[in-house]
Amino acid sequence: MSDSLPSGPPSDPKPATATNSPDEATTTTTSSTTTTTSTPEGPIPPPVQIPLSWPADSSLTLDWIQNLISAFDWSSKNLSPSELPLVLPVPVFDTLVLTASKILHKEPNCVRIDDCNDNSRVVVVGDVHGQLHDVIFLLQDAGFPCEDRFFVFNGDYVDRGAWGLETFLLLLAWKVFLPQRVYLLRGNHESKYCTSVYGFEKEVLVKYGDKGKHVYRKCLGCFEGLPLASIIAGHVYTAHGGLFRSVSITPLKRSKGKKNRRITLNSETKPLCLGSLEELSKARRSVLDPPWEGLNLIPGDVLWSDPTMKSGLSPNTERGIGLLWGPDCTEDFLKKFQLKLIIRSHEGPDAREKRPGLGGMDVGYTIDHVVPSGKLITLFSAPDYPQFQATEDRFNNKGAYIVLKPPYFDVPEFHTFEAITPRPAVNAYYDYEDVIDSDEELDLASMVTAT
Ligand SMILES: [Mn+2]
Repeated sequence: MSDSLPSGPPSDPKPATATNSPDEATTTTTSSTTTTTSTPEGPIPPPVQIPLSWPADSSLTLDWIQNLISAFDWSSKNLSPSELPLVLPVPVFDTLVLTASKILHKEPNCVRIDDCNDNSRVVVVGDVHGQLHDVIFLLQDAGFPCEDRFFVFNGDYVDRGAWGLETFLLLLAWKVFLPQRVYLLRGNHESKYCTSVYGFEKEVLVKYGDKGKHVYRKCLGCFEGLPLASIIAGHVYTAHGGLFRSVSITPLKRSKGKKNRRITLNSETKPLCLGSLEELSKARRSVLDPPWEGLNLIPGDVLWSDPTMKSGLSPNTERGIGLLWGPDCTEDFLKKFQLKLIIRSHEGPDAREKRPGLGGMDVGYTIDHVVPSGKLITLFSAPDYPQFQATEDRFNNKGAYIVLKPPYFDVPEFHTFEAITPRPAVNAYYDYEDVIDSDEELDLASMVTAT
């Protein structure tokens, strides 16, 4: 496994040491602005001027984003992780995240992508989990976002992979550049709990050193702003986990005056039932960790739920949060809201190995439910996932993205792709030998202490 080197203990506060391919003779020298890695052919200079600076007129350009891609690609191969601030200084990070956060926090919980026309394409992307080089490939393969090419990312930008920060910042830059063309939805990993277990927090602390806590806090603030779902051309619903429950509150006794008015949660007293788009629009998404109990359950459902082949809605006991929903619920949801397609993500090859009745994630997508009103698809865009594995036996999964085309944008065109090889050698930021394989068995006790 060329890309998995032993990780330090999870609590190790020291920066991970950058490791380069064994066939490269490496010496790293640091000057005030640039660091170069020597190879037998000599040092590879940065392809663009570093450090990057925020445009004087504050408006990002395609050139700026291409420079960001080149600089991140170069630094991932030629600098140690702790030298990232030489490429992207904290003040530039601050401006990028603040600008993006302002845009994101204003978006509704469910963004509607309606201004597509006969020339439009909508690219939908699943989990990417910090696999920067695969994300860059995907963007180039699908074609960059532009006037006629929308992108909807279904969340899980960070954790597990070693370049979650660069990946997330690159996508934020696209959001700032083309806010009406690029949509970034929230995944369950865009949370305090997940990032503290699966590597992103440590990654940020290693990369930004004494400014790491500040950078991590700003990222968490931005995660809270990410919308939960999208509806594309009125026909396609996308979200990271998927469907969600109704949380309508029912006044019980009011007979003895207003003082004794009680509210009770539908789900605690009645069977679970599917929530509506109106309820989704009213949920409070700005939470560091979506709660699994109480009244604000919709964000947790949307980010954590999974489909099943068994009818009905039931608690997702494997994950400890969210729901399992059957084909009947897919049909009800599609029919009720006049939709044709649900595209969700959230399950990679590791998760699917343990889901009898559902397809494996070998080619980056599965068609899970086929019902009279349409289909439910799971889309996963991190090939050769997870980046770090304790065994020689890798899943060798491909990743995929979906292109939706006019006239109705409801027929998925699947594009499958392989991982970029070799990945730059680097240490993991979490203890991948001990940490549980998928997002199962959510440790609720730890989540309580984390909030
Ligand atoms: Mn997920």
